[in-house]
Amino acid sequence: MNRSTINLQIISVAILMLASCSNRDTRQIVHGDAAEQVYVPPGEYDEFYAFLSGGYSGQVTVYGIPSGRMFKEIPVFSQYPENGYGYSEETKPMFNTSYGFVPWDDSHHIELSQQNGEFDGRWLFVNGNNTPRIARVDLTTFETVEILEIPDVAGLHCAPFITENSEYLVSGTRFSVPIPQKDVPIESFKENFKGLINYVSVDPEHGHMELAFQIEMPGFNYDLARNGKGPSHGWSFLTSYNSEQAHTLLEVNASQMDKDLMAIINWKKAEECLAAGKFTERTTSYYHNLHDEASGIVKSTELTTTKILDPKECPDLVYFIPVPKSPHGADVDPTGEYLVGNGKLSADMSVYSFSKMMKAIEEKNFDGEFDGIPIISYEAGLHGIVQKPGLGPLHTEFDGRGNAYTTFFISSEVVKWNVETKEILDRHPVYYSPGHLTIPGGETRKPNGKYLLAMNKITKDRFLPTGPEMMHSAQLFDISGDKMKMLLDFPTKSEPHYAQIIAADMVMPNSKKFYPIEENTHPHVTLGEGNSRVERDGDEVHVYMTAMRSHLAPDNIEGLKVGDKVFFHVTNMEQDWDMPHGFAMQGARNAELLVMPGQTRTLLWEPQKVSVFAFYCTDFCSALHQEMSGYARVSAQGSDVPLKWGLNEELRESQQAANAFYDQAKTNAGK
Ligand code: K7E
Ligand code: CUA
Repeated sequence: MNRSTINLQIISVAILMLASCSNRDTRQIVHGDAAEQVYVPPGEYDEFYAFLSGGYSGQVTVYGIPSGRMFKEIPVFSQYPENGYGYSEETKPMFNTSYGFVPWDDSHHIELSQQNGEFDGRWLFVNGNNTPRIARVDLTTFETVEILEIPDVAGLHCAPFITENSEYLVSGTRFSVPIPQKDVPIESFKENFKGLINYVSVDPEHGHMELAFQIEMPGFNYDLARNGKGPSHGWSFLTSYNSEQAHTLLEVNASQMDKDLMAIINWKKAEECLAAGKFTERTTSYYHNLHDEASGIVKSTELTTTKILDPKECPDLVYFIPVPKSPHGADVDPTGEYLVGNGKLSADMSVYSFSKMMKAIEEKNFDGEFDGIPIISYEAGLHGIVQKPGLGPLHTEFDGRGNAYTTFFISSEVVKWNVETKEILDRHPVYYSPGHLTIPGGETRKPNGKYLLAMNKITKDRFLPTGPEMMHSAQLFDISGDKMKMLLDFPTKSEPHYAQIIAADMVMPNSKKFYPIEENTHPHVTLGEGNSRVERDGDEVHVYMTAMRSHLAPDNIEGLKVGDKVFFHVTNMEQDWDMPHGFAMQGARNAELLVMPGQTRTLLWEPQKVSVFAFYCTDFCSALHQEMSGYARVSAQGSDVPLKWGLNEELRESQQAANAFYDQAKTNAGK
């Protein structure tokens, strides 16, 4: 057995032993008043929204805190047959990438938009880890409105970490790759593979994302990041692992050295270098997909150039500082002065001081360099060490009272400690193996230290068994006192990595109730039932359909033929909160449409055989919902059945009345 195999076995055995010391009795751990603290009586609202990333579902889920009730799943990176996201013609372009149509991803980190280092409740950003992308969700509609692909990276894990005025989303590559991509032996890693750290700017008014610049870094694995705040504003801190630059059996080969390197980036300096023209422009390909709210249509654009900064050409842009073995994150405390670097395979945690690091840079207190990038002396930048806090430290957040809370994956616990004194104050088991934890505003300058939510990777015996796969579990704590109190377990969707929690009153007042129909600019909108119709153009058929309690118009369509491409443009005419209509066609090889009030959505149907097909509304919208249905007659190719549609004779008569109604609505809206 060689040394690395032995190492591997020791690490694996240690992890297995510790991760499986489960089945602990929690009866003594939960306090008597816990139920009261999480009980939200029927009809009352939760105090907070929690946005949890969906991991390998690619989506985001919304929960109420403290109740743990799930409110919504927001489809982001994955097709969602439940409402037609990624199936409807309007939303399909959201998945365009330089790799083609990619209808799935793995979402890890939620970042809410910020102003002055506090959440402002406008947008939510989340990364697609697998096919590198960043998405923006609008918190007035809870819909994904934008996806930007990041070119020439692989595994966009280190993303999309936001700066304190939402200037940038800092996004590093998890896997280094040849840049530009080319056909080279994987063995040539050290000479050919590089890692890009990407700065995506956010338009302050509309939230639109743009890839501002990329920094070309040594070929490490950039894992996680946080940005400075207050005194450290203008700086980013990114942990990396695999400074060994291994390309196989990373479990062993990337765990050789005692320390890895954290990158410290001065993005104000980057802006100076860009302004001075010290960058190179590279030709590449990546997609920007943007949803237009008025039409409901996603427009996809291919972009072809990026700006690359080379740290060698832009001095003082990047520094490194050593961090304990295989780190997983750099977390900045609310004051902006302290930074926690957790080594997953280290027994201690290092706390850095921003001012000491700056002093070390000024005094050139360096310990060598890597690829021309100075390495700040570890001791010179260190605030101190948290001694033996637990096993496998992962993520840290803060309560705004000077305390930090860190998850320990291997010893399955949350540990509370004081940032200034590094003293351990409390520890509490969780069930089991937590990844991230989150505190409302816990990464901002003003945390609300009332609750803490730990998101656990292993569920085992927490819930009624559901076969080999168990939902992951989240556990809510009250952290308002000296000791943490466990309040609640609840199952989560797929694998939430990170989550953020925001006060309900920051989001709730802006929540949209419906789309004003007079503002609908969809080119295939049907304004009024009397305008519903069917048009043929060669083998393309466009059905202009309206949905209104309790019928679809037209509901009888004849003259369709095998081989036609039939586009159902369904406009939901309701102007009322929570009144979607669905549209489902028998045998359609995609999904349903769920059309929001005032919106138009299009389903493409390509009938394959001669038949009379039934279609219906899927959302139980009224007492006569079951009646909300119709038929489409499909004849043989080349048949001479004429195109015909309608409700009944009254349809034509009501046309004029409907037109007058919508003309009036438009006049009222001043259009
Ligand atoms: Cu630790 Cu992707 Cu932030 Cu999972 S990551 S836990
Ligand atoms: Cu509309 Cu059911």
